[in-house]
This record gives sequence, structure tokens and C-alpha cells, in this order.
Amino acid sequence: MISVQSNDLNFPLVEELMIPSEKVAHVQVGNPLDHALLVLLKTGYSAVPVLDATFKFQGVVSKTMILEETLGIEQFELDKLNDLTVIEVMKKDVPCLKKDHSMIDALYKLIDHPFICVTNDDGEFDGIITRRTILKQFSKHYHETLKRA
Ligand code: 4BW
Repeated sequence: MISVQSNDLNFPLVEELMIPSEKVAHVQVGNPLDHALLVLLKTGYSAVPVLDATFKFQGVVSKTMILEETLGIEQFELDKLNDLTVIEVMKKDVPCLKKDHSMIDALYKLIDHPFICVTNDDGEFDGIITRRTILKQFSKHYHETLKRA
């Protein structure tokens, strides 16, 4: 069996691959659900990070979470879109990465999540790393390194 050490292959760091915070659509914990749904629909993303007023990462909210919350027994209860805020429906228990983690750390976490948020030591939001980015990197490595071996 061939064992490959990730650092032997000189994989890039999360910092080099992430989408920086200024290019990432996000919502805030106190936003009403109708605002969050509007952001998700306008950007076309299924899910986006949730931040607090001090730019600290708090969780992730998706279209599905919002729609499930507004679905009553027999119909959608659209009043809930105004009455509830993002903090009441978001998923808080999600993994994060730091800028100095390697691409391989990101790969393991991206198996179960379409994107992973990157935070600093104070929990402030630095950006996201996505499945697309990692797949592109592996494709690049395959052509440049593994295919030649
Ligand atoms: O607007 C888009 N532009 C591009 N270039 N690709 C898009 C766009 N919207 C969706 N896609 C593609 C990407 O390949 O569909 C995939 C699934 O999107 P998603 O999950 O279900 O909305 C995208 O795959 P990805 O780039 O690996 O992104 C994984 C997830 O990361 C997305 C979305 O939830 C989140 N995301 C990506 N870029 C983001 C973002 N969230 C906020 N802001 C961003 N800039």
C-alpha cells in the first residue's frame, strides 16, 4: 500500500484557497427570516454563513432550514418570515477551519459540508473554503504531480 504524507506533496494552506469574507454573501443573527431568504434567493446560494454584529461567525442558514421552519401542518405560515430571526433557525454546530490549516484538513471537513467557514483565533469570520475549490486543486495536482509519477 502506498502511503502519501500530505505535506510531502506541498499542498496549499486554507489561506491560499479560501474565498475572502468581502466576497462571501452572509446574513446576521438578528435578521428576520424574510431578509435571509431574500439574500439566499438573490445570490442563488443554498446556504450562507451567519455572523453577529461584531463579525464573529455564529452558524449557517439555508433555504431548506427557513422553508422547513415556515411550513405548518397543512400550509406555509408566511407570518413566520417576519416574526422569526435567523438565530432561531440556523445551524450552530458546524465545523470551522483556520487560515493555517492545510488543504487536506479542509478536504476531510468538506466531505460532509458544501463549504467550511474560516475564522481567526477570536472567532471572527475570514472567509469560506468550498468543495469546488478543493476539487479544482485536486484536479490540478493530479495533472501536475500524480499523473507524472
Ligand atoms: O453564484 C454562483 N456562482 C458560481 N460561479 N457558482 C455557483 C453559484 N451558485 C452556485 N454555484 C455552483 C458552485 O459550484 O453550485 C454549487 C453549489 O452551490 P450551493 O452551495 O448549493 O449554493 C457551488 O459549489 P461551491 O462553489 O463548491 O460552493 C459550495 C457552497 O458554498 C454553495 C454555497 O452554499 C456556498 N458558497 C459558495 N460561494 C459563496 C457561498 N456562500 C456565500 N457567498 C459565496 N460567495
